[in-house]
Amino acid sequence: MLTHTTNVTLNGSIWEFRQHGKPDEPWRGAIVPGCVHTDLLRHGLIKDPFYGTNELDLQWIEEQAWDYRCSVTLDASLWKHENLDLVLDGLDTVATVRVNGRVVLESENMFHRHRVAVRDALKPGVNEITVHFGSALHYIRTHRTEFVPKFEFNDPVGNCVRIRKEQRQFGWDWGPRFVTCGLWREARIEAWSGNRIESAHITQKHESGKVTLHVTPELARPGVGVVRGVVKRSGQVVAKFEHDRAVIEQPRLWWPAGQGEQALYDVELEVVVGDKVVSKWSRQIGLRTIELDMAEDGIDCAGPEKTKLTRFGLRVNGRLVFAKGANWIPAHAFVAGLSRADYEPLLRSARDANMNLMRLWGGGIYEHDAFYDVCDELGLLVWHDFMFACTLYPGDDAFVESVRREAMDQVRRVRHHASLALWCGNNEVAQLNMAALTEQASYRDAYERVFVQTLPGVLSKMDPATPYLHSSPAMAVPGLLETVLPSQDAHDWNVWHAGKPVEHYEGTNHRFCSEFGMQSYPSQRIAETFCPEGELNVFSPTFENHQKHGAGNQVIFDYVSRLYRFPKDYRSTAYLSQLNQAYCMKVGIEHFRRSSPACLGAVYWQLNDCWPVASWSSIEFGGAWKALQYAARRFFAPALVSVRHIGKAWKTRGNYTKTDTGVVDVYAVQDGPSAIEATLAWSLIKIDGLQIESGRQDLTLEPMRGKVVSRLDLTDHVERVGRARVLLRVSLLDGSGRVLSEDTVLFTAPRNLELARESIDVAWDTTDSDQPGVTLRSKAYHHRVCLELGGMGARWSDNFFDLFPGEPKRVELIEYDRSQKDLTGRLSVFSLVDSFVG
Ligand code: BMA
Repeated sequence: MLTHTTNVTLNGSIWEFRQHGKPDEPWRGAIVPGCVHTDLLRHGLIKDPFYGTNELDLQWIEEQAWDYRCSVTLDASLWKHENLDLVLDGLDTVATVRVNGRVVLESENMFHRHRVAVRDALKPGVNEITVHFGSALHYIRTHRTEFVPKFEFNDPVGNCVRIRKEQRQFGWDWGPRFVTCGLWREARIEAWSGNRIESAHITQKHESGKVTLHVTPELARPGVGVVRGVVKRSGQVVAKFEHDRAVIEQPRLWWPAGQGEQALYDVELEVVVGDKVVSKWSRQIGLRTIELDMAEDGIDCAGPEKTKLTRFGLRVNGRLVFAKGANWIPAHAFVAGLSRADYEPLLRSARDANMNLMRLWGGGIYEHDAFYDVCDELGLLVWHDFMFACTLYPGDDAFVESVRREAMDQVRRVRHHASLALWCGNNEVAQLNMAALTEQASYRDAYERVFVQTLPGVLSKMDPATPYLHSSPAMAVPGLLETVLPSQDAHDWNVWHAGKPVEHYEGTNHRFCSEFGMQSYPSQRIAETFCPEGELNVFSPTFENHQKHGAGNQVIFDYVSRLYRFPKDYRSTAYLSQLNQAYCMKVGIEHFRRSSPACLGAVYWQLNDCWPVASWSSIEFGGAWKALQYAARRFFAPALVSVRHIGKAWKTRGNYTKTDTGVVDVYAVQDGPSAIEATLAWSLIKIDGLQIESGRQDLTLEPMRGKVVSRLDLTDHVERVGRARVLLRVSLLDGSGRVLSEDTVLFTAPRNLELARESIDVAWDTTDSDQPGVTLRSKAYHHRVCLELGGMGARWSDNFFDLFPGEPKRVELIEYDRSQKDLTGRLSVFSLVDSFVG
């Protein structure tokens, strides 16, 4: 018997592909993990799917079947092993796998993981493995035809819910329709003997001064051999498993970002048969407890049905944590083989913007391992939807069985991660279909089977420690008792979808807000990657193809027009749309944070994009920060100063603007682990820089207690100087005078400001240091200065900030293409006034 496993990889470029039924076509090279669209693109057989309106010309691909094959030469020594398995971590989706002509596997669920015994089908020497992918559209037209969802929300053709495949591929209101196929995750032949550790379920018991791990290994051959193991930290053994238990003394706990360190431990297991180690298994874990706390907390808060809502908050290691984050969608329209290099910059950007939670939204994929690894390392909690979104799903036996296995395969893969905070059955299926679920028993039964029975049923066996919600927003489905909860999270789309003014947020009393958003356009640099000559206009055919929300352009312009003047060109249009987006999210999130502990989460829609598009994202395709991402770092800062107008502005008959703003409430809130001392400093200035009045005040801020620390009545000054010429500056300082948070408050819409068209002087400290910086100065106030490096997606230490007369502002260039020279020549600096003048 051999001592350990031998793997023969099937990844890489050993594969070939061809359209099925086209025997005259040559076989062409393919890459695994991969998909047919990227294989076709690599051979120049299709045009760039993201460019122009090419998407529309590529829809034929989904109607075709595709064949993949590879030949692999195997050494006879492999047959010394007792088992040879073909391991396929993901097939997208309708697949038949043959080994030397013999069918060894048929699959119709993208989220299943496969291991097939193929010792007898393989032979020493050359072997052929083929995978036939049927058309997903053909599948949808021939399976579950009796199931027709009451409403379609995103799929323009319809019925994508009949197949278990990444739902976003069929089209979404920020994504293209590319229904692809392929071996989208790793593939290998694994030779093993004796026994094999499939997985292990690790549970934690936390007591004062120690954590006890309990491990339940899942073995390919239960009862064969002995399992033993250790726990390591930074390579050092800190505990050994005695039978199934290991005790870690003086544990270092894992915390979400901003609450403490992200200590990680390695659990290493091995199974010994006879005197030989035949299989090893290791995973990185964090020592922590996470609960979804829905306790009665004495806060008076009525929900939509006028019922009282209890708390809705994540409690980590016993401590309530205010969740600050964004919704995560797949990082690319083609998800096959995405890796750490794709995830790390995005997730690091989230963390750099003071986030501590990602909501992994249900219309995409159970992410690749690297996603969770990076979340563990950075302290980003993962709110994990199962992959169901918006539209009603079938509930027939075969569907339910397929979902059960999908859940088992994915929960088993993901459950050990420190960052895994919450499982959620679906995105918005309950909310969007409440009428159909209430009125039609068949829909309700199907819902019950999948989200009330099957998914929590799997979790109760495989991951009972992680909380489960049947849907987000969590809401009771009439007739399904199990869906009744004392509290809920909200998806608040009154701003954007219902067109309400942004002040709407300030009247809400959500206990947790897990979705709300505002669209913006991508930068000119990104727009130019898909716009042919002459199409750089948001109403061009190209652009409308990159705006997937039917009324998206109109809604953006509606909101932009409430704050800004008409933009003079595309760059200004994108810039204003981004300022508006940042402003809307700021108003909402500062309200949610000021409302803590009544509200315990602000998770906006959406962090990232899967292609270059107009969308709700704060990071555009390619990774560059939009204005919202910079704003997020400010409004998610651990300690926040936030100002709320007591008055408001309104229009009277004849379109005359009236306003009674002038009195403001200044709030401070902080959500670190313990109380802090801080100083509030404010000054009312004229737009030319002259100070009118100022004040200072020392504060003690308890964790997560939003409170008014000062009410300022500035009405007389504002009236006398004029709303277009007055600004309130507020900042929160720590003991050494360092700025923790700052803001500029206007008393009129930005378009009314009396902005001088004064130049901004730019001085580079040096362009060849590792982190070059610029210092900006101007004689006049500049609203929302934007720095761009022509043709490059640079990231700055700050951007879209205010520049005050005579006050220098230094900004560092944090990330840029270091191979590019001539930073000085590429730099352009503009501000609000440049969006409509000149
Ligand atoms: C939400 C999401 C998505 C959608 C977004 C924007 O409710 O769950 O389905 O993309 O709104 O409309």
